[in-house]
Amino acid sequence: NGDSQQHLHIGVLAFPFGTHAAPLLTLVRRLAAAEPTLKFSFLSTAKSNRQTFSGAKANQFDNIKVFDVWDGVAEGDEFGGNVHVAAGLFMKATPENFKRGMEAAAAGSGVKISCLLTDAFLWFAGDLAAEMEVPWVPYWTAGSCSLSIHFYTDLIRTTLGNVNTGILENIDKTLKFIPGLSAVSVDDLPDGIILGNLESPIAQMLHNMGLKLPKAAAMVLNSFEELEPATAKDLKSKLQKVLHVGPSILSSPAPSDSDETGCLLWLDNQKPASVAYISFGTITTPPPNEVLALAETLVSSEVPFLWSLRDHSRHLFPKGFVENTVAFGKVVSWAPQLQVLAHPSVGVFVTHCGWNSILESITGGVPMICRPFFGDQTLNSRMVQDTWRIGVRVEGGVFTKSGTTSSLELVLSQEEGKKMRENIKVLKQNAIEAVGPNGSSSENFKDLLEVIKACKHP
Ligand code: U2F
Repeated sequence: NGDSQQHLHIGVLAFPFGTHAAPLLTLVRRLAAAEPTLKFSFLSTAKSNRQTFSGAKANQFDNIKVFDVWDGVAEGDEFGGNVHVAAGLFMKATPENFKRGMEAAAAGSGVKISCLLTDAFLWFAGDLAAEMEVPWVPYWTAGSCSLSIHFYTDLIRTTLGNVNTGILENIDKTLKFIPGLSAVSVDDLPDGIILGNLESPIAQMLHNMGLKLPKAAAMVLNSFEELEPATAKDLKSKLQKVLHVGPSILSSPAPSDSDETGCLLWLDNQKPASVAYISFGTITTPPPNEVLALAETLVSSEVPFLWSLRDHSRHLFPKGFVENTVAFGKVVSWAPQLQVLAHPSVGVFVTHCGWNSILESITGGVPMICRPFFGDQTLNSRMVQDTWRIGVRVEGGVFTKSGTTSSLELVLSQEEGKKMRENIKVLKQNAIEAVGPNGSSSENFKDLLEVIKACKHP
C-alpha cells in the first residue's frame, strides 16, 4: 500500500563510462515520476554524476538523491589512462565504494535500501543484493542479442572452443545453436568471449554478469521485444523475468537538445534523404587512415554530409577539408543526434553501431552504414545487416575510399537502400506500438513498477 511504499528506498548503481549512466537515469526518472512515493538514491562517480546531471539534465526530482562513489583513482594521482584503464580501476574499487555510498544514502534518508536497480555490468550487485536480502534488478543498456552472448558464454566456449583451449576446426562457426543469433558468426563476437583476452577486466565482468543473471528478480532492457523476438522469448524462458521497456527515447523522450551548432537549420536546406550523418558515439574515433579515407570519399563523391567529430580529432582531416567541402558539408563537435536522425534530409547514418545510435536510427527511419569497433558493436552491425536488413557493414569492414564510396552509393541511390528504408519503417512502427497504450514495452514497464513496489525491507 501507499504507506509502506513511502518507505521503499531503491539503491541505483551506475556504470560510470560510455553511454551507461544516462540511460539508467532515464529509467529511474520514469519510475520516480510514475510512483512519487518511491525514494531513489543514484550512485555513480563524481565525474559521471557531473556529466549525467549537467545543464538541462539537472536533477528535478525530490525523490531522486545523487551520491558520488570513489572511481578507484588514488587521491592525488593524475589519471592519464583511457576509458578501458579507467573502467579496470573502477571495477577494482567495487563493491566497497558502492557499499559505502549506500550506507551514506541509507543514513541520510533514515530508510534502509529495499531494492538494487543497477547497470547489468555490475554483476556483483547480485551477490550484494543477496547479502542485503533485497531483490536485484539489473538494466542492460544494449540489445537482447548482446545480452544473450554473455548469458551463453560458457556454451559458446564449449561448442566452438576458445583462444585458450583452441578454436575447434571444421565446424560451423555460426551461433545457430542460440535462438535469434543464426546470422551471427564467431568473428562478430565481442573480444573476450572466445577470442582476445578472456581475462581482461571487462571480459571477466561480462562473463560474471552472464552467470549471475538467473539471480535477477527482473532483467530490464532498453529494447523492444518485437525487434528481437526469438532472443527475447528465449531469455524469458531462462531468467526469472525479462522486461524490454524501450526504446527509452520514445517512452521517455528527453527535452530536445539545443541546436547550438545549427545542424537542424543546415539540414532544412538539404534535399530529402540526401545527407550522410556521421558519428562514432562517445568513446571512439576511427584510426587516422580511416578518417582520411572517409573524408576523401566525401570530397570526391560530393555526398552532402554532417559529421560529428570531437575538436581534438580534426587534425586527422586532409588539409583544407572543412573549407573545401563547405558547399555541401558541415563538421560539428557535437550534434543533436536524435533530432538529426529524425530529420527528413538525412539519408544514411554512418555509425559505430552503439546501441543508442541504432535505436535512434530505427526511430528516425534512417538506414545505416556500419563501422563497428568494440564490444557489442560488431554483433549489432551483423544484426543490422543480416537479420533486420536495415543497413550494411562498410564494404571491406574498414573505411577505404572505394569501399565507402560504394556503400554510400548502395544505401543512398540503389534499390537495396530503398528496401532498407522500407524494412526500417516497419521496425519504427513496431517501436512506436511497443511504447504505446497496451504495447509490449508499456506493459513491461508496469510490470517493472510492480516488481519494485513489491520490494520489502529485509
Ligand atoms: C557505448 O556506446 P557509445 O556511447 O559510444 O554510443 P551510443 O550507444 O551510440 O550512444 C551515443 C549517444 O550519444 C549521442 C547519441 C547517442 O544517444 O545520440 N550523441 C549525440 O547526441 N551527439 C553526437 O554528436 C554524438 C553522440 C558502447 F561503446 C556501445 O558499444 C554500447 O552499445 C553503448 C550502450 O551500452 O554504450
